[in-house]
Amino acid sequence: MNKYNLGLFTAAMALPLSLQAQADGKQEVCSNRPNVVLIYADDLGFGDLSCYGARNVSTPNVDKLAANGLRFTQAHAVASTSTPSRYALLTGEYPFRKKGTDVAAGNAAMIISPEQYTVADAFKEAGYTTAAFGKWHLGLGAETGKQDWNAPIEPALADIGFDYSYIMAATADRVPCVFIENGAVANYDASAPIYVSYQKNFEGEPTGRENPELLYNLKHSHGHDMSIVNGIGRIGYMKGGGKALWKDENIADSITAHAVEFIKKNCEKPFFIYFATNDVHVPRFPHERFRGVSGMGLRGDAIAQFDWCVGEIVKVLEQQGLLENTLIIVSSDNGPVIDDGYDDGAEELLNGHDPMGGLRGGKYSTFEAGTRVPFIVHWPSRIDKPGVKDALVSQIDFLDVMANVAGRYNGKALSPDGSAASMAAWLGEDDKGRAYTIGMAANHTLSLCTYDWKYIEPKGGPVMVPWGPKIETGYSTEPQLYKKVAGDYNEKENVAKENPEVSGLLHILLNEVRR
Ligand code: NG6
Ligand code: CA
Repeated sequence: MNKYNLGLFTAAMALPLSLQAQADGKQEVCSNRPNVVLIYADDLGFGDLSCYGARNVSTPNVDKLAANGLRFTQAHAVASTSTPSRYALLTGEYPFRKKGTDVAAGNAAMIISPEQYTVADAFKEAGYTTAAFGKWHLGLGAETGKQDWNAPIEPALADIGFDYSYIMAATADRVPCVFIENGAVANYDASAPIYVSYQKNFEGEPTGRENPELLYNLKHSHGHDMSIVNGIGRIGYMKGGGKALWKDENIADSITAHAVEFIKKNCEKPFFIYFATNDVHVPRFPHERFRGVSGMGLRGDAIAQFDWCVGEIVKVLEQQGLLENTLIIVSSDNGPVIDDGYDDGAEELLNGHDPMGGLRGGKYSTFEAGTRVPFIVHWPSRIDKPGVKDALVSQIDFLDVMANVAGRYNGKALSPDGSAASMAAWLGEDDKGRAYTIGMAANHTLSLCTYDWKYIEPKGGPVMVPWGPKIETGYSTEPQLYKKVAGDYNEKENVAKENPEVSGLLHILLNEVRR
């Protein structure tokens, strides 16, 4: 299978780097190694950037990276929701192999255990300084619900390879609504100790359900009617926080400022930055200066804010003279959703914009828009032929490809499911990419894409996402097989019956991988 042929090919490519390492001594090699910045958007759809055909919003900073780098048309996140997708990205292990990797509560215990090997570990071993900013959503602490938010929390990101972290424990719509810096609440306010529960409210605390008059910033459309922070209802209950509570309109500024500061302080050694935005996840509440810039309301304005973050990171890299030899990847954790639980006008104000970029389904779904995401690779000193690439790529390979980039690859995969062989595709040197990618929907239905086909396993479930978002799940008790036709791929015609041998083969392959 081409995956394995490619493996040999890439092993051969990696060799000169490691030989050079011995010949030149560490310093020299370190300076050759690129910095790596992953800019990971939340719920940003295949059609949400102007370089991918977005309407009514312009994303000049991302577009510039695409124009001077590679823009992929068949790149996949591993799952159509955040926690499993991020788990796979950071560990190279499919989320269906590990219990407890579904969308995590804000008081979930740390999902990646300290013994697991992560992409941050790989970079650290290669002599990098590593940092994470923004949305985490992979749990913190040893036991669910038992964290003391008023003291340092362990285990935290330092235990899985990150030298520095400034993160949100889960999502912006989940409590606790505070930043966690190196395992402890940032700007901790001792006058307002923090308590969190996903079971019951704290005595005397208002909720969106009972006190809708206090929702002065955003009202909910479904769910999100528990604790109120900054005039917005959340999932879960919290008390306290005081000055440490975030203001949603400042989240992008805050994580960007911390990342910029980190880059300025760490240009002596190569660095790896995991920069995960809240944009364009709900609650969409961008800073005032982005209000109205998109003509699509808050969701479009959040896309513009995301683009601004990208621009600020590029700017500081440029100022520090690092842009040439920094590998920047821009992608998303899963596909788009329009109304995800707040009355933010996202649907009414689309004005012809299609977040799904013509694909069927969306976030949560097993259809293509669930996991096919924007994917842009920018590395001026290595990529000399910018362009658009149709190669099949998957975020499952992130750990192994990055280890290869950092010079840690020694011919053996470092993760359970990823492959360093994909590096050639990620850098535009192989136009086919993986033999297949695997995607997992919210109900764990698995799908398998090859370059020409998409197979969805029979599992069954509701036709539409049942709790609010207007999204087709793609779940069925029948096997589904769709032919991928370039430029016209809409998963409308199930041809499983006409192609039993293809369908059967892909089913076997899927089960092989699952095993
Ligand atoms: C859902 C939330 C949704 C979002 C999602 C996780 C409700 C009604 N909906 O349960 O708003 O938070 O979980 O999104 O609560 S993800 O991108 O982090 O996976
Ligand atoms: Ca997401």
